[in-house]
Amino acid sequence: MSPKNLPLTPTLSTAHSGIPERLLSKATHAKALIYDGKTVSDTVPLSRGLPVPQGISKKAFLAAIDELGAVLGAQHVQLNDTEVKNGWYMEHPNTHDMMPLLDTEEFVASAVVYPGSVEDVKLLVRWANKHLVPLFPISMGRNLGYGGSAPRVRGSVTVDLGRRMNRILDINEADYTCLVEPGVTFYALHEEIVKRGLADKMWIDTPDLGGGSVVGNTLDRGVGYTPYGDHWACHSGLEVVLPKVGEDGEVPVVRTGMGALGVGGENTWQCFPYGFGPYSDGIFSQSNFGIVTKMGMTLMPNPGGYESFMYTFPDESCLAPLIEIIRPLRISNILENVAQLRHGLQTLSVKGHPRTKYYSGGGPMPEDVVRKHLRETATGECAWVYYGMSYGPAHIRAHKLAIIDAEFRKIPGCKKIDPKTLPADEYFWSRDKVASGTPDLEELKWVNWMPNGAHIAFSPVSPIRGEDAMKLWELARKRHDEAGLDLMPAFCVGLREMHLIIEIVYDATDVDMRRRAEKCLRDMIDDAAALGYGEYRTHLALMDQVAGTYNWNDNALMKFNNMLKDTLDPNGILAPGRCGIWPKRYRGRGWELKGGETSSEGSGVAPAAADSKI
Ligand code: EUG
Repeated sequence: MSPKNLPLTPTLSTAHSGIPERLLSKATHAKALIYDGKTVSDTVPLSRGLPVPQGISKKAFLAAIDELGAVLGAQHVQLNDTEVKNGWYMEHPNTHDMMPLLDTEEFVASAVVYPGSVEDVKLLVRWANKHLVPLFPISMGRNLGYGGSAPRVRGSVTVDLGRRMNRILDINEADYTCLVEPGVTFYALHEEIVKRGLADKMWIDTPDLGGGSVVGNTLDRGVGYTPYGDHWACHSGLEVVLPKVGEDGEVPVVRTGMGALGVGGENTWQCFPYGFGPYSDGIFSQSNFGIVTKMGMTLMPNPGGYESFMYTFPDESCLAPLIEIIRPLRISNILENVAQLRHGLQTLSVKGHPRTKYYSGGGPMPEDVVRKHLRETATGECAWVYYGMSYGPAHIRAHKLAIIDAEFRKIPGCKKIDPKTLPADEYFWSRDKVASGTPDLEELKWVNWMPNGAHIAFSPVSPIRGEDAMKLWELARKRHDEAGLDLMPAFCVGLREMHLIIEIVYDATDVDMRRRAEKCLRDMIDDAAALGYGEYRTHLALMDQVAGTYNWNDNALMKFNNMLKDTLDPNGILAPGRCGIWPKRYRGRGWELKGGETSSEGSGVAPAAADSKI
């Protein structure tokens, strides 16, 4: 099908995962660009047939699926046994990773199920424990760059919470909080605030792309770009279904913080995250200890004005002194939001054109070529671009912006770009929307850098120091040069740390390039760990390696995680291997991925399901 004739992307009025009407034309354009660069079929046949999870026979598995259909409703249980479709960001699969680092049929689900209520989720937990089938819960399953919707264990049953559990349960105008289910996207929450006429009053905080689940992104500790950019820090209250069936046959459901009060979270649940006693929320983020069915989130009051600004810096060597200038301004809140400091190459790639438009040589694109093309853009020739925002009424902004300007100009060659000179389709205006709480779709464009564009992220955190930025930048430079890959770093500056996000864009059909991307990632993870840096989040295929770098005191933290896992989920039914946490049934059987493997599976689980030989 020619990109021009592609079916329209579903909108929010027809699908919970849809695009807001206001972004439909942007989606149509973005989709056409992606399909333009697609040289392979969107459909991948499952040549290995139904991916039955290890430890159960195909016959027993199919019988268990029938049993599940009878109680959940057959229409809410889909077997995944013929083919998978890759789609794109807005029409993404829920069965596998559309940007696979190994073969498509490795991180793949045997079935997808759609619970419609907490009772349904409890039923799934009961079923999984009875048949010893691994479940892999997703909210929206976007999470691109980190494995998408794919389960870690081949043949897991994906629990797509988002499709039917997508209610906005509360938007509280007095407290500036909300309570949402897993299927609520940043797009959907924003649209609802607009629809209720509250947009002048309150903002959400959104990642670069708004299609992700508020619950899913927050549980993965994702970031956004207003002063509320640390999503996990801004949540308040969870409702969680635990993975173990109690002695009484009941599946426990807990509410954390003030939600644990007898009345179940009547008034303070979304206002005070801690409640009384141990703060349990942490163990349900980036873990496999429970299935989160509700989450509270704080909303930001409209600050009464905002103003984006953009500075460019001429040389790569400006990085360290600039970061030193940023730190005190950020910690003292003169720099108020989670801003991005991007390399010039990313400012070029986000225009959405293929790399071949600029350069046809192999290896990383040379710096002078990047500079030459940047010179022809509104950004101008530079090595780094800072995209920030100042909030509040004009006179207050003016005061803060003057301080920032005086400080940034200490870097020789620093330029402030006047937004008035920038055309309406300039990327700057997308950052302007995102940093003022309106989700957009612009960020996707850099996947077109490569045909069949796939991406995977290296995401280390460090203090906001020039020295740290340089160490990470240099190790990334070295490993990208060795692998012959373009280096496109962006620093997201938090309050006392920064997340460095390096997205490697590769051609998913180019096996050699994919291997180089994996090698580059794995080398950077090891190099960073040797210097004392760790990743805040990672791709499914890299979780064992990253978890292995958090090994202080003889792996004390993983031992603790394993203790929790064995207690909370003794049958190991919930997301085995997620974040490197393996249930007892899988441990010591070669399930960990350390690099270069072609199979994602270990050899069996123990004990197997009783009827596994049927
Ligand atoms: C970004 C991407 C991430 C992330 C944080 C920020 C922004 C990219 C793919 O993951 O974890 C420009």
